[in-house]
Amino acid sequence: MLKRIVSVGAVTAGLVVLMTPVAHADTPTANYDLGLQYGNVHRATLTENADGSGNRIRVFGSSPCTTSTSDRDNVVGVVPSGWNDAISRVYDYNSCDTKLYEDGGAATGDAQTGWIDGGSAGVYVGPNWNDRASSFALS
Ligand SMILES: [Ca+2]
Ligand SMILES: [Ca+2]
Repeated sequence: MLKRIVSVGAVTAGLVVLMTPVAHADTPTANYDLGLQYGNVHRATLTENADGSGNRIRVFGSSPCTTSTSDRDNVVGVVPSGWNDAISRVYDYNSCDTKLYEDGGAATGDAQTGWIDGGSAGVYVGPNWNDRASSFALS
């Protein structure tokens, strides 16, 4: 009998998790090129869909990223309009890696990924970070 009660409790806890509201995710409707005022070295592309399809944000800079990730070569503190909680895949080029942040501001204390090395093949950000980032940085 005791076993059965424990069982029911576990099922109830599972239902509570399933009913947690899902955060609003944007549906991007436009492509953006950021950082072209600094230069035309392609540093990263972030796409709407996990397979690289859909709309995309490209980021440019004056040079390749520095080899150290202790400095940040680009900080996009506010993703472009329509891109909140929408990024699903990351490509990076010219020695850059990408870090995603849950909220705006790319604040060092915010929930964030490790440095993602998407490379030219790109990488899916994974279920934990899919449609979650609100800002990002390159280094
Ligand atoms: Ca997405
Ligand atoms: Ca977010």
